[in-house]
Amino acid sequence: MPPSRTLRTQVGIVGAGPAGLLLSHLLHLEGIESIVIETQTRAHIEERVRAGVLEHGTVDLLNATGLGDRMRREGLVHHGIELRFNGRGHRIDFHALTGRGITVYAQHEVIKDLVAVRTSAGGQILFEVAEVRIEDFDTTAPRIRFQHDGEDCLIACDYIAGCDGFRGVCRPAVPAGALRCYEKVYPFGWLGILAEAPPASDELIYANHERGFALMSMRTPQITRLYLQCHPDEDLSLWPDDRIWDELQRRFATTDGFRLNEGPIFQKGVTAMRSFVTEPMQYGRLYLAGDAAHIVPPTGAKGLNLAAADVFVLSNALAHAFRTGSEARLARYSEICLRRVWRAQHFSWWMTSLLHRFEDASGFDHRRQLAELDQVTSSCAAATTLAENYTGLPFTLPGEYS
Ligand code: RFL
Ligand code: PHB
Repeated sequence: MPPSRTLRTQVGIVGAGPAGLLLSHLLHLEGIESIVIETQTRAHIEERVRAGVLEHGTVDLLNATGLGDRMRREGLVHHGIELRFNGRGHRIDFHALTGRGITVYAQHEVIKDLVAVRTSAGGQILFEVAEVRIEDFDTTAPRIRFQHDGEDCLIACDYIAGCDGFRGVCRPAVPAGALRCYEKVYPFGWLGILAEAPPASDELIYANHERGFALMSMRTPQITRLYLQCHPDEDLSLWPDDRIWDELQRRFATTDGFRLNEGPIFQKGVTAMRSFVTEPMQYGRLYLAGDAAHIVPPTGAKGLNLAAADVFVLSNALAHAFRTGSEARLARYSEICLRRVWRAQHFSWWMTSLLHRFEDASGFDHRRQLAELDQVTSSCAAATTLAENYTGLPFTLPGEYS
């Protein structure tokens, strides 16, 4: 069936998460047209509760590209985190160790800023599309088919960016055998809540406790974000608010009587945890970016930041290709991103292994974790390694890469 509506653009972008929207914005700044298609509604993506920590490099990129106004006003700049174990807190001073910090600013706020900037620049984002299929991306004339407003639509483009997350359609559209996937699934998940309560500490607290991991983060000076380790398929109906607070208070308890501030819980969810990498992140004229290409467990706060780093490289390589006709930079896209992705994979796996309770772990394993935490919090070299990775590696462009 011929489509009832045909659109033409330079880059067709599948998915309006941080990767797809930021790519569209960066391309616009390079004078390149794109169309973003998204299965969800605008309200859904602007309210979906996810990440909260922006690396130093992500903050610089948002500021440098005109996306920083609200983040600078409302984001919370942090210069360290606390690691808590054996009933005591130990601060890792990022600023003293690396001269850098992080910014706590919710992912859905970044999304709102991106949608606003794209919309005001006349950018096209088509929400509530269905039946998305990508075709002919092994030729110079790739196409995206989908339904929108009851019509069969087609986007004809020069390149496709697969920014449709872990469960999207782009990665599975690549012929079998062309991509190699590496995966590790963890035997636990995180139960996350948002509560109307002031954070009990100014900085994030990562707690290793014999009952399981817990994390205190925040969204604003009035809203606390909390997570506790649970089963990957935990039944939320077994977790009334009292039980959640009781469990959190136990895991954060210190010998000097620390208490979380409690308040009404207005959001609850369970996230399973996995590590996943696709190699390469490209096939023909399809380029995968963000969660479509890789997933990290949230312990290292890297997922959103990796998505930003990918599209920073991709927008630069696409701009170079449109400007010069040379695909030399695009050819290095995957290699450049994967180096950072594997560093982030290692860091996220390491933070996860250090802080969680593993069901088959012995007393020896727990003691070993505590010894490592002792090292990380007392050795300047070990603390610097954590601080460098947490605040983020520098963003690298194809032209600068060696
Ligand atoms: P997204 O955000 O999943 O966006 C993909 C978009 O594609 C749409 N889509 C489609 N659109 C069109 N056609 C299709 N066929 C489609 N299929 C799907 C989806 O609706 C969606 O809008 O991927 P993207 O852009 O790659 O961004 C990745 C980040 O969202 C993710 O890595 C982070 O949220 C991970 N993460 C964290 N990352 C950090 O950097 N710092 C953190 O502190 C942090 N904490 C977290 C996290 C993720 C969490 N969860 C819930 C998984 C904490 C949690 C609890
Ligand atoms: C969050 O604020 O949601 C958050 C912070 C740190 C993490 C993961 C999530 O490692």
